[in-house]
Amino acid sequence: MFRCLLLVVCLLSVACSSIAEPAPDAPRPNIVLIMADDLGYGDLSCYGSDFINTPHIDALAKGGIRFTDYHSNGAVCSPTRAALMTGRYPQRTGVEGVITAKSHRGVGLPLEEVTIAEVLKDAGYATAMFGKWHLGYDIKKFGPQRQGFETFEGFVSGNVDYFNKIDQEGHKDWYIGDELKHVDGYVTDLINDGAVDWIGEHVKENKDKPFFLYLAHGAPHYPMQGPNDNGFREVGKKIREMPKDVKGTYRAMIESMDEGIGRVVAELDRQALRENTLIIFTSDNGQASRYGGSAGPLRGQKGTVYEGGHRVPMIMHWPSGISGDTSRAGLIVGMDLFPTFASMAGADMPKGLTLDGVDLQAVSRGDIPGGGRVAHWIHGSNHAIRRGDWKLVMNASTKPELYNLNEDLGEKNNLADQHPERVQQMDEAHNAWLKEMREGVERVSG
Ligand SMILES: [Ca+2]
Repeated sequence: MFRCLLLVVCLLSVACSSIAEPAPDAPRPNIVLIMADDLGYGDLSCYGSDFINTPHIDALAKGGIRFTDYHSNGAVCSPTRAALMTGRYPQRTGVEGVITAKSHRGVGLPLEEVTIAEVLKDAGYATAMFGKWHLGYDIKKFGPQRQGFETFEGFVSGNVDYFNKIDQEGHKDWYIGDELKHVDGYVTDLINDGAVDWIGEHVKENKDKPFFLYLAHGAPHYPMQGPNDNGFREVGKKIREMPKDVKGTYRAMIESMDEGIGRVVAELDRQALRENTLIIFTSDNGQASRYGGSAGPLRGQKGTVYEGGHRVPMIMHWPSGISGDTSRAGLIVGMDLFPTFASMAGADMPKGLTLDGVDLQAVSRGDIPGGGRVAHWIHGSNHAIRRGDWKLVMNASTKPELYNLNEDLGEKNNLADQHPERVQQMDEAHNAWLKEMREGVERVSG
């Protein structure tokens, strides 16, 4: 199992000579999945930001793999989370858009969906989540503890006041387990320090049990509040507020998250767990430009199907499995993490489960379909299909746009008129995919 994974890492890395060979009976790795919210491709120093300093996240990249062609499945929050949890396209799960705090309070990711937390729990992992769920507001019906997480502390909506823990429609939104409970503190710190405490407790009680820890940060999603600001939302009211220094606040939110991630990594070190812990850092969609985020060289932002909407940072760090300071281009999508984690854990897959993500081990065996990997995105009436280097962007009211991302990462040069056959083929492939995805699926989101 581990030998296979190392092959993948080798294939995915520019430099593979520094990868260690673990013993065949090596213990299964712990998995710490850290996801920022609305953090853009250009918002980390290790992805080119000269404005935001992220030394702790950069250190993970330096000792691991920094992916440059990784994509969230959605251009907004809920679809990406549905895909991450299920290993399936969001369209297949019914969560195509945002599960909004206003209109979707009674729905959620269907419980019939099998989540990665359930699969890892069944495989003997301890499972815990801190932070943003956004896959259903009725916590006793759709909450994390109904989907495989043994421990949960956090919020169920798309965003909360970082101090008052109130969502944008004026509902209180901070839970410990299933219980609504106010806890003092800055949300970003509560998530990181909650993880630190949980790791300590876990080691005390279950020293040898591997764990899956999911840290779903709110940062840097609005409301724009740095660690030294104050809460402003009130129960029953919709209050929107922008700071005077939007960019500075945005930076403070990310740098605070980075500092806390440093504390999580330090705790793994202190408990002698870091060597065999796979740490992933990523984002759920591209930046919201009006709040100061950057897509770096990419076109578009959150809510678009241009690259800036869904190409986001992804870092894998795992000292006993990966070493290097390597970066890699190669199309990978959020839903791939489910089969990859499951395979690393030696987990049995439920019979009959259809996954859309690929185990990164399959990449090494050449199991990706001929002609390059294919992936699809939808946001509202905007659709995109990627095949190898080519990307087709479609909207019902405009002509299709075709880009070669290898030559034109910024999607500036529409080649549709030069390649009508390619446009037609990709359009047909996308429509066939869409039909398969939506057949018999009840949509539960906006
Ligand atoms: Ca988001």
